[in-house]
Amino acid sequence: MKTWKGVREYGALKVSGTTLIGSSGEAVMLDGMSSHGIQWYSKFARKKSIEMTKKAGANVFRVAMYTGEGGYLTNPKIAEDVIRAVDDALSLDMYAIIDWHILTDNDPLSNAGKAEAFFAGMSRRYGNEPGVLYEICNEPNGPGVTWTSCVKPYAERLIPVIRANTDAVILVGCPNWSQDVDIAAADPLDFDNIMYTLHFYAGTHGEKLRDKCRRAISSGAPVFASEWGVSRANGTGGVFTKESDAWLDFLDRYNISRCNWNLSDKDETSAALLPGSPEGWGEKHLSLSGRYVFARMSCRPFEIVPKNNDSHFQGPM
Ligand code: DCB
Repeated sequence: MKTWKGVREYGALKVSGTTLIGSSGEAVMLDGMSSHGIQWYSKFARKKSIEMTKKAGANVFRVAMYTGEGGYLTNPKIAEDVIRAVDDALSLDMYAIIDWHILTDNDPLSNAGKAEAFFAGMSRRYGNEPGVLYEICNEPNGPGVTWTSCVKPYAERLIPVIRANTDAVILVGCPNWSQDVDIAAADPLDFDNIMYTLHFYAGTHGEKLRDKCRRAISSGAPVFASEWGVSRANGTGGVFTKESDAWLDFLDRYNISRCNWNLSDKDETSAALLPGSPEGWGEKHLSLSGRYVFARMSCRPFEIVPKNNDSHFQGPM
């Protein structure tokens, strides 16, 4: 079991070989939750909710800012919710991932100009902040959206924009919904402190995808599982606990950091909370997924200060 450590202990992160390390050179494990799309579920990307994930052992929070589906592209004011969530996570000594959550806008290049402006602003704002990671494209997907023709050129535009302000770790999505890490690894980016994202859903993806990840790692590519779920790839079905066990054991073996999809109360099996949960949720609001995910956190509760009826997460779940 790992001891809980946050930004104060680990400090600014670096990529060394295929591993994330802290400012003193020790290997880092980030383990936590991803929000759902904050255009729908910003309630659970607020301080009380993020703090509950910390009490359950999380040391990272991923802020999923959808670009499509009513997200940033049509509602840029949503960036204010990103800032608030990032500030909240940092104030809790947790790492925060700013996720440009492309999905229905399959090709990251199609809105690269807007992404550049967004990340210029965010990296300027958080340039001196050791707790922030930048995820420049959630899941490139769709026919013709290849590493060489779309994702790599996009990354080569975005990374220098962020590097103008900070050396922070940058997470780069891969084609095929961030599954083709091996293809990216075969034609890597020429920048430091870059990791490739591997996304998996335990009810859909198994050994074949783990093999792609093994290939990527053995060719020297650092991998970060910035989104994984206990459900099928569409967010429903399951909960697939046996298959999730195999995945988490695999991530542990390679010290791969991870964020679970998702911290919301949507009526779907990948959601960690039951429908109708409040912002300041507790153990009784956890769904089957939430119970599983928090029971498997690599850092378990470290100092729970029970107050009033706030005794969630003590004892076995
Ligand atoms: C990814 C997306 C994420 C999506 C989850 C689960 O998509 F990054 O946004 O979340 O995985 O599908 C789902 C929510 C739903 C919501 C829907 C659309 O859970 O509540 O309605 O997004 O906003 C993936 C991942 C993998 C694959 C396909 C998708 N795959 N996908 O392997 O085929 O189609 O969204």
